[in-house]
Amino acid sequence: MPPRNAISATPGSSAGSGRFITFEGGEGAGKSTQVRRLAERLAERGLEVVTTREPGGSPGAEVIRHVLLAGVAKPLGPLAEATLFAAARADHLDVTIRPALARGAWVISDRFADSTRAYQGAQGQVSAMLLDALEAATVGLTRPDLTILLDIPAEEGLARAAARSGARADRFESEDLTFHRNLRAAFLDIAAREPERCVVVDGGAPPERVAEAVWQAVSARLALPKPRRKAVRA
Ligand code: Z5A
Repeated sequence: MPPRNAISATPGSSAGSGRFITFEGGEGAGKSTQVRRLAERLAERGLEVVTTREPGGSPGAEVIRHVLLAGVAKPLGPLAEATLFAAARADHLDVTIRPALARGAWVISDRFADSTRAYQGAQGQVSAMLLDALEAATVGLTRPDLTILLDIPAEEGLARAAARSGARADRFESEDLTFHRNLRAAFLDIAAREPERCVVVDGGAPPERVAEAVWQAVSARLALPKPRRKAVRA
């Protein structure tokens, strides 16, 4: 059995035939909605699909999620929060993501390491060097094959999130508009710097149109099995 938090020796998800897709974006961008839709379409091709999320995605990481989103770690400062996100990610990778990829499943994660770069890095409170070191130590070479950035104006995403969750905003939803505008810029900057991994999709379009753009990106970037033939009764 490999040691806990062992870093994969192989780049991307090539340890198995699985693929690793992440969705990123600000609040209310439609990530969860599109994770579900993409998973359904991939499953129709006969693939094993594992959908997961961050922070969370494994029992240990879900405990850390609760601490982070309840705002319990906020008084400890941005570095402590970034470290907790990294600890949750290490467990998520170990327990959920790497085993799934190794057995050939396609893993779709609602947020991953770009969220740390954007949320903890964009406001300049944690240095980029430190975030790079944390990412190298946790993610190693298990990097996404494809990242879909759902891009919408901060105001629109926050309005969607508020309409859904009612009056009570969580730790990050309650940050001000400037924070969320900076976030959007930070995600777009990541996508511009890594065009071979990232595809920007207009998250402001109706859900069906967003789903179709996501499907086009997945089909163009990753080799998909052919559609299964429907059985024809004689
Ligand atoms: N965080 C961090 O700081 N650092 C890190 O490293 C990581 C995370 C990994 C996790 O929150 C928080 O942790 C997050 C960043 C921080 N900040 N916050 N808050 P979460 O998991 O609870 O929530 P979220 O990731 O921000 O997602 P969300 O707000 O739940 O939204 P979403 O998944 O992008 O959207 P959705 O649930 O699919 O849709 C939201 C609503 O809009 C819903 O009512 C939909 O029906 C509707 N919707 C969806 N698509 C559309 C379209 N196309 N048109 C119209 N309406 C739509």
